[in-house]
Amino acid sequence: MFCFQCEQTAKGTGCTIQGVCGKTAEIANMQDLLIYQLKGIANYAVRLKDLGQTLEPSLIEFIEDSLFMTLTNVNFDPKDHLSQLRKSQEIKEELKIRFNGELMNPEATYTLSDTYEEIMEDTTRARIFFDEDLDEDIRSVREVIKLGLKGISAYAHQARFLEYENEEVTDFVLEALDKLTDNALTLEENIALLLRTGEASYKVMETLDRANNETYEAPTPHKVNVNVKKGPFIVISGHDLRDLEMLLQQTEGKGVNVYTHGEMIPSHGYGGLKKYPHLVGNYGGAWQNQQKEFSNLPGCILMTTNCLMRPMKSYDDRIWSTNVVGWDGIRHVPKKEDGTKDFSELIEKALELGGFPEDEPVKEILVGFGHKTTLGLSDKILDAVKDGKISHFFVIGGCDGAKPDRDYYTRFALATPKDSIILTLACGKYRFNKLDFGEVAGFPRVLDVGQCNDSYSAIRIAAGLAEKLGVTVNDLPLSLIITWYEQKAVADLLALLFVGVKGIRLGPTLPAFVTPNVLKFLQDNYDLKPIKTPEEDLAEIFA
Ligand code: FS2
Ligand code: SF4
Repeated sequence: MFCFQCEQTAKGTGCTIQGVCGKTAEIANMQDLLIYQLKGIANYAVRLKDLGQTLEPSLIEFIEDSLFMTLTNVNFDPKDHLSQLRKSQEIKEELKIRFNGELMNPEATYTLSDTYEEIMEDTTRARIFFDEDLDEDIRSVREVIKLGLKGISAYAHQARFLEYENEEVTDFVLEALDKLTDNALTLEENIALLLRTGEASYKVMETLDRANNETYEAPTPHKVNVNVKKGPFIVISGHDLRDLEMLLQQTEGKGVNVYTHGEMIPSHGYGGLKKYPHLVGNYGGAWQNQQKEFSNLPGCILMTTNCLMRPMKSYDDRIWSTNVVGWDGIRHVPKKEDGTKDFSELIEKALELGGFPEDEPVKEILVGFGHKTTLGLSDKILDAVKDGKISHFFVIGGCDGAKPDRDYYTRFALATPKDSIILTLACGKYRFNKLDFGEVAGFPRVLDVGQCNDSYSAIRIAAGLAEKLGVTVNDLPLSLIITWYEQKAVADLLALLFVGVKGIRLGPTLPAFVTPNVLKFLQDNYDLKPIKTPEEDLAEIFA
């Protein structure tokens, strides 16, 4: 196997024996072959579209689901991968017959074997370094595009569940997969495709933002209890608001409380979700603490999206996955024909487990500062800036992870000037969101914008403030301190570059899939910088 798609990759270069995340070589290899097949499918699909043929929505869903499955910490089940591989061949065969012409590239011509052994042997042809003659910078740009497509597909999947789709994004995903097989493309042409990947990422986040805001009302400030209440409960993790809504509907009046976990915390800000009184709070910290925090939990857990870790014996009888998430041996809640799900198994188990024995004292933190609420406050915020009461804005956003050097983000947040505002998004905020940062000019110093996909919201906030001041986003007293772990963060970063944001500080380490030349391109054109120490970075920001 070879995988270097996430920040915790072995030795900072690549996982080769077993993933640090728990992914086996078997899964990693099948994921390579699945993406290889998606490229072959896209080869035919793009040409059929050019001929004016309509593609089935199920084809697009298959591509999105497959890309999402291969994202870090999503699916670790060989059965799911094998079934997706077999389906990929069926789809490719159908498209081939419809196209009725000959394509010569190996992704299009390859036929998946019937036997498991041969499939596993064939996975080598799909390895990242299989084509030894490919220019290393082109390979690197292609990897960034591929990983960006994984993040885009995860967001598209979430929006689709709420019946929202952006056809431009769908077309782009197909086009990009097709172009990833085109060895005639120059480095410059691949870079142009990379920048368009940022555009597609921005657009899919915009669509997801609309889906969430129109379905559940735009978030407004709301205090969330981060301690527990007595009684049976279900903890829901991941990003999918529709799953949370269905769970709340099905637990209503049953005496089962619901807690959000990880990236689900911003859902407490949405009117259509916080109206349920049994959505009682948020449990635990960021994803990397789950094995400890779920251990012997007297309740159930539902994983709707990333980030899933190996379920331990102490709770593997009380954790369920749904959507494309999976782990061999843990139970899965499927989507029914009508789009709904049946959570009754979890509800019964939660009642049987009995829940927390008593209330803990209430401890509340604030969420709900999406673009609508924050821009609604923009006149007051800008008055405070003009009066010298607010000196600077920081976006400290992105993923959390297990490595000790991630304490940079806590130390950075604590070292920011007392008259600055910190906007947070994604699970990196768990490094400091339970600390008291106080207020500035009547505003809380930490405003939570939302999930990783709400980078879109942060962009809207920055663009809205810049517009009112008649300047560009890069002229604002604003610094972006981005922490990355998986491929949604790649998509988010590309979206930020697409809208022209410069001077982003990225950490805790730089991606292994970026070559020195590609990094230089990003530094020269976008002033992208690696983080140093909080003291050095703050000194540079205020120099
Ligand atoms: Fe955090 Fe994990 Fe949001 Fe990432 S919960 S690192 O995949 O998606 O951010
Ligand atoms: Fe390694 Fe990350 Fe790939 Fe898992 S997803 S195998 S940890 S690089």
